[in-house]
Amino acid sequence: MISRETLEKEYPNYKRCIESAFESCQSHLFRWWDEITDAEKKRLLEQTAAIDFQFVQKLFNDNRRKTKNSLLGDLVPPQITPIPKTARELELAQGARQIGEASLRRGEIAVLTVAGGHGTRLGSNGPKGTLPIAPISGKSIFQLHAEKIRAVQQKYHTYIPWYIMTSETNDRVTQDFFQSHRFFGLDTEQVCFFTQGMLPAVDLRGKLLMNSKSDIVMSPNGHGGTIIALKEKGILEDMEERGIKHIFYHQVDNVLIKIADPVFVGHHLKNDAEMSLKIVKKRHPEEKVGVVVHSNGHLQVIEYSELSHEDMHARNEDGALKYDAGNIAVHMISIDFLEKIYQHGDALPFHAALKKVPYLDDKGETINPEENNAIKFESFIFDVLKYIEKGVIMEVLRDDEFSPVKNMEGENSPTTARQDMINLFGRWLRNAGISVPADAQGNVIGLIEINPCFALDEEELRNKIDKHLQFNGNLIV
Ligand code: UD2
Repeated sequence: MISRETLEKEYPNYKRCIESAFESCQSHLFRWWDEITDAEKKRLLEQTAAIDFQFVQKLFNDNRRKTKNSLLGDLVPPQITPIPKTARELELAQGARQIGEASLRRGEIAVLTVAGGHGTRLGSNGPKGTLPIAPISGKSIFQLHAEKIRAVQQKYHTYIPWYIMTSETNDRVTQDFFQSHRFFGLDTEQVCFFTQGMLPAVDLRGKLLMNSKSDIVMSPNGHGGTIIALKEKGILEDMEERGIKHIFYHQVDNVLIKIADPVFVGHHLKNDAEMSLKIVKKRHPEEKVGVVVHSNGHLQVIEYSELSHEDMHARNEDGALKYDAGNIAVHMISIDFLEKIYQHGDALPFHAALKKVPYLDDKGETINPEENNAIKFESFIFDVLKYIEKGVIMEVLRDDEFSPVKNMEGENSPTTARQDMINLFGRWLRNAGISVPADAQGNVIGLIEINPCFALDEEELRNKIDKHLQFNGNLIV
C-alpha cells in the first residue's frame, strides 16, 4: 500500500484530502493504489476530495451514541383535516378546491418529484420511475406522472413546471429515458432535472466501503437533500422567475398520486400553511410508513424505523391505533417557507439506516452480504417541519391515493400497484353506472386502464364515458 507521504508528494493538489483520509483512519481507500490505472487514480482522488471525512466520522460516532427515541418527547396525535363526510366538511372541501383551482390557473404551482433513491428493496437496476407499470399498456411510472401533469394543465389551462430530483447514479439514465420518450408530450423546458448530494456508506466499524479497487461506495444523501439542492442548483431561483409560489412534492414510487390535487393545494393556501402533508390511516402497527405526531412542541414525522415498539403498538381506549397518521410523503411546500429555512441556516439532521451493501473485501473480492453490513446516512425532508408555524394535515383514502412500489413481490410491489390502479378505475366505472365484476377480495376481475388525459378523476370519467359500455374484462381508454 502506498504511504501517505508518497501520495502527498506525488499529488500535491490533493494534499488536503489525502491528509484528511489518513487522519480519519480511511487509508485503506488507497490499498490497491499500485494495481489501478492512472485514470482510476485520478478518479479516486477526485472522489476522495469530495468527501468530508470528519463529517462522516461525526455522523458515525453520533449514531453509535444514539438510542431509539432519544430525541423524542411526549407524542400527541395531531389535528387532522378529515376525509369529508358531513355537509359542512364537504362544503369546506369544495371551498378548498376552488381556491386550489384558482392558484393552478394562475400558474403558481410546480411539481417536484423525488427520484434519487436507489430502490434497493425493489432490486431493479434502473431508476424506479422507468419501471413499466400501467396494467395494459405497460407505460412507465414516469409516463403516468407526465400524463397527469398534462391532464391538469389541460383542465385548468395552465402550465406546470416539473422538477425531478435524481442522484449522480441515476441522473444520466433518467434524462436519457425522458429524451427517448420525447418527454412524454411535455415541453422540454418544462421538465427540469437536478441532482442531490451523495455521502459514503460505512461498515459497522465506520470504515468507508469500496465498490472496486478505485471506487468508493457513495449513496444519495436522503430526500432531505432536496432542500440544499434546490438552492445550490439554482432551482429555487428558476421557480421564482417562473412565478411559482408553492411546490407540490411527492415521491416517484406512488402510482396513485393525485398530482397537484386542487383540494390539497386549496387547504394549504386557505390556512396560510408553510408545509402541508397528506396522510392515510396506517394499515397495521408495523406498516413501513412514518407517523405524523406532535412532539417537543411541533409537528413531526417519526420514521417507522425510529418509532419505539411501545409507541408503534399503542392503542386508544376504543382499540384504534394511537399513532395512526401514516405519512404518504405528499406535501405542499411554500417558497416563502423555504426562504425562511435558508435564513435559519441550520442543517437537517442525518438518520442512519442499516443496509446490505455489496463491497470489496480485503482480498479484493466482491462480497454480496446476506446480513446488514453497512450504514447509510440520510436526511429527511419532513424534518423541516420543526420550522413551520402553520401546516395542514389532510387525511385521504388509501385506495384512491396511495399505492407505492417498494418491493419486488408481496406488499407494495408492481403487482399490488397494478391491481390498485385497476380497482380505482373499476370504482370510477361502477359509479358511472357500468357493471364491473369483482372477486371475493373486492379486486376487479379483468384489466382496466384510463389515460389521465381522458379522465383525471371520477367526475370527468362520468361525464365522458359511454353509459352503455359493456365491460368485457379488458378496457383501455
Ligand atoms: C418513505 C418515508 C415513509 C413513508 C413512505 C411512503 C422516508 C424516510 N420515509 O419510506 O415515512 O412515507 O415513504 O411511501 O421518506 N429518495 C430520494 N433520494 C434519497 C432517498 C430517497 O430521492 O436519497 C426518494 C426515493 O426515490 C423515493 C422516496 O424518496 O421516491 C422514498 O424513499 P424510500 O423508498 O427509501 O423511503 P421509504 O419507502 O422507506
